[in-house]
Amino acid sequence: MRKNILCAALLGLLAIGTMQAQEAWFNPVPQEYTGGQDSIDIPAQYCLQADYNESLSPAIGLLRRLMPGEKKDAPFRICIGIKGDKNVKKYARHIPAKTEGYYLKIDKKGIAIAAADARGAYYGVQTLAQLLTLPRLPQVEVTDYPDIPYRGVVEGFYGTPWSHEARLRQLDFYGRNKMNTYIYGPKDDPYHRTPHWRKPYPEKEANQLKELVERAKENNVIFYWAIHPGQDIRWNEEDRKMLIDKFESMYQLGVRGFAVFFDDISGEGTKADKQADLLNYLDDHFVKTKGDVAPLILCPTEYNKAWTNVKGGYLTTLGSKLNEGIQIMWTGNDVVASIDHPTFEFINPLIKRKAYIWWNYPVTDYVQDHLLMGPVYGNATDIKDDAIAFVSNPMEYAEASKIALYSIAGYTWNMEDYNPQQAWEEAICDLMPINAPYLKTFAIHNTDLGPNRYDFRREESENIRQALEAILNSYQNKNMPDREALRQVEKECQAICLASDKLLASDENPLLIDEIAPWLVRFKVLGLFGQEVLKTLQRQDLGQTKEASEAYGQAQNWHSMLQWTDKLLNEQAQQPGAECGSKVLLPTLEALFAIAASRQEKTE
Ligand code: BEU
Repeated sequence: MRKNILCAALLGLLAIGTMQAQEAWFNPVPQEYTGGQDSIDIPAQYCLQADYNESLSPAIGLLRRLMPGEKKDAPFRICIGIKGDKNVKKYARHIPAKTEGYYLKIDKKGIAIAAADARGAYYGVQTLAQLLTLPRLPQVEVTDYPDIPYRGVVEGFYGTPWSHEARLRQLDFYGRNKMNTYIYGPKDDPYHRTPHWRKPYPEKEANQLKELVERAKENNVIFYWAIHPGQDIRWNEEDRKMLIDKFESMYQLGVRGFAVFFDDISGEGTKADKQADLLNYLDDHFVKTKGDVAPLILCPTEYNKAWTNVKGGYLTTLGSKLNEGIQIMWTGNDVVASIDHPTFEFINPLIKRKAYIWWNYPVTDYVQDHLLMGPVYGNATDIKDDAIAFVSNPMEYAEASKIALYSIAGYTWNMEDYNPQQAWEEAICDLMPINAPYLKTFAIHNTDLGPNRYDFRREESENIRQALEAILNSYQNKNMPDREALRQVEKECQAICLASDKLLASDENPLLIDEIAPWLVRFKVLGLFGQEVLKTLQRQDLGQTKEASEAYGQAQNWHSMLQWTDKLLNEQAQQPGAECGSKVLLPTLEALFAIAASRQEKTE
């Protein structure tokens, strides 16, 4: 459906006779979108017809913020409602029979949003919000619903948990991108895990969690709070009560979704039958008795195929013992892996339900010197009927994670129309509209993880990979390099320096720049190093000994500066340093530098 939508956007732009106007893009891509050839003025005033019940308040609140001109007797009507409401009776047959589905119609007389449920109505308004970024409103019909029921994020990494401010921003971002799930489970929150999971949160943290829950509600996101008791749990009445008490304290803060994580533990806590008994107890005595709590989620100890001992019976015990409604997480064939149909052929029969995907991307807690800001690709598009949920475990850098999260939102809503490259470009514009070209230059060279224990790698520096290969090949074979390839890499090194300068000086998204600053500094040095390496080689080719020697001296300086950036930036215990372009760009420049050095030796 993407083509139609962009077409409508373009028509809107042409209608006001300029290509400078704001652009609209659509994330996620709607399932069905028709019309768009004709458009109307954005109404300054409108009469709202809606059932003002509590569940519709996020949808109506959003609509009012987007369109402040509500007036009782205005001729332009906006009606919004859920199947069965009299306001949308006329549109009932258009409402998709899917959870969170909605039908949106815009014509000369008004706008109708008729939804399957409250969240669907909210998503209808979010689609309208995206159309409202156009200069004129296209006359369209949208029939839309998600492929995967639960979509979003599990803050489940090791390392510095996200800040309160970052989380608030995330929740707004999920709402805009139609993600309905946020699971709070940072490994380094002591009140989530051993040692303090039994204790209530101190006042400040409790208040912040309450504020997050409220923000989640405004954005129609289910806020799940996860507990991780497995490392020191005792399978007795006392600890069961401790768990219920902790859940109750979180319930009092407004939490209406709960998860229990048993990942990365050893000893008594790993026993499947005990875990199942506990989860069933929580389900029977807490979730079901409350009545307004989302289905319970369990992260098992054997959470991926590589760590599964089928004969040991851990997963089959969970599958057969756990109450039907309890959802079970799964990271795939390995801790970090792409998800495909065979992933589910293995796990779903064992657990006797659809797996809940915990996707370990773009998390970097095992490759802390890297940033993962590339396109999201590799997951199959034929798995919509296999998974109950698909949530991403992100980087400890909340803003930088949004490139991947934007893409995951698109993928989990409408797999068939998901386009990794397009989503990536849009995500970058969404994150930094003004400085998008610079952020793009940065992101292209910050995508791979480097060698890692899960062998999960990404393509990197694709825009200049061939040119770099061609140059290296020529010098290795003592041939003259292709001038066009040289020019391309030179230009890219200049663009790298400029991108670093612009981003470091920008105040467009200070949180993002703070997160990625160490990498930006290294990026600049990398660009400078690249420029001097290429200059050295070309001066050597021309027999300009003095100039070659000067450039080589500069290249040496930047090379040692690169070593320093690795020592001084992003200092943390396990993988210190800040790697940029480490898959293609840096190794090729290093190899060229070595060639330049040996040629220098011969001339001096
Ligand atoms: C990613 O490094 C990562 C992997 C796992 N050890 C942990 N648990 C699950 O993936 C279920 C996760 O917390 C951690 O971030």
